[in-house]
Amino acid sequence: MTSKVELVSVVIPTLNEAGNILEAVTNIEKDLAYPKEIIVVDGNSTDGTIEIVKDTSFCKLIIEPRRGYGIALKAGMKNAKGNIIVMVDGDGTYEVRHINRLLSRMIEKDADMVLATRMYDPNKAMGLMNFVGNKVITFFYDFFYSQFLSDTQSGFRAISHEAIDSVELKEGDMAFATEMLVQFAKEGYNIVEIPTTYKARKYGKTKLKKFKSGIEIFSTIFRGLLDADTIRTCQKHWKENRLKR
Ligand SMILES: Nc1nc2c(ncn2[C@@H]2O[C@H](COP(=O)(O)OP(=O)(O)O)[C@@H](O)[C@H]2O)c(=O)[nH]1
Ligand SMILES: [Mg+2]
Repeated sequence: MTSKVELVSVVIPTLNEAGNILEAVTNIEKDLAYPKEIIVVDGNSTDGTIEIVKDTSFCKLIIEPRRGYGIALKAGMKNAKGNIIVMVDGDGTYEVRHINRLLSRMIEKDADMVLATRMYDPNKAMGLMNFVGNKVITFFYDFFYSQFLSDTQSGFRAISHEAIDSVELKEGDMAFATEMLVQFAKEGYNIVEIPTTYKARKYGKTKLKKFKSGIEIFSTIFRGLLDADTIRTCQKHWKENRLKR
């Protein structure tokens, strides 16, 4: 339950995003209308990302040399002081200007997590493989965990700090984002979405290893079902949360 935005900790993982990071953090600094801290968690980039972040006066920089998207986000969240955490990629693909909308929706819907969904984006910038993979993952997740999400792989989210601290997250790489959804559904936390737009990467390469991540994500979904009562518990929570949607 999130009734008030006191401080927003924006956590941004970066690995060689020198051509993207400045625009992303500048837009957040300019547009985010709530008290904030911007935490960049860098994986020892070698392309100048670290220097660019250091040159801004408003970003906190954490170096997390261990590889992995989940490991980086966890390091950032551990240092976050806000009652709300926003996670977003540092690659300039998400429309960070929509950050205020995520927060308003969080309050309006009494949500524990707001996902920015890219599925209603008129630009259709997501690659075909990612789109199809995402749709299949989302179908299975929604089906087993009693949710109606459209974009489980969105990396742009507002999350209640208290809620995320209450669940155990072990995945170190891209499956971290799905594990979070699995645990939130099991706990009965209210997860809602808001549409956003998406852009193709202008600089650098994706670190997503599609096959490896696909397997890890599906294992995360199915592992969550090993507790005998998961499906029934999630159905019950879905009914309880229905008035909030
Ligand atoms: N610190 C850190 N950041 C990472 C790592 N892997 C990916 N990232 C960052 O996490 C975000 C998402 O990764 P990206 O390659 O864009 O994945 P995609 O959005 O699935 O294509 C980007 O900002 C990356 O720079 C890592 O091992 N360490
Ligand atoms: Mg990306």
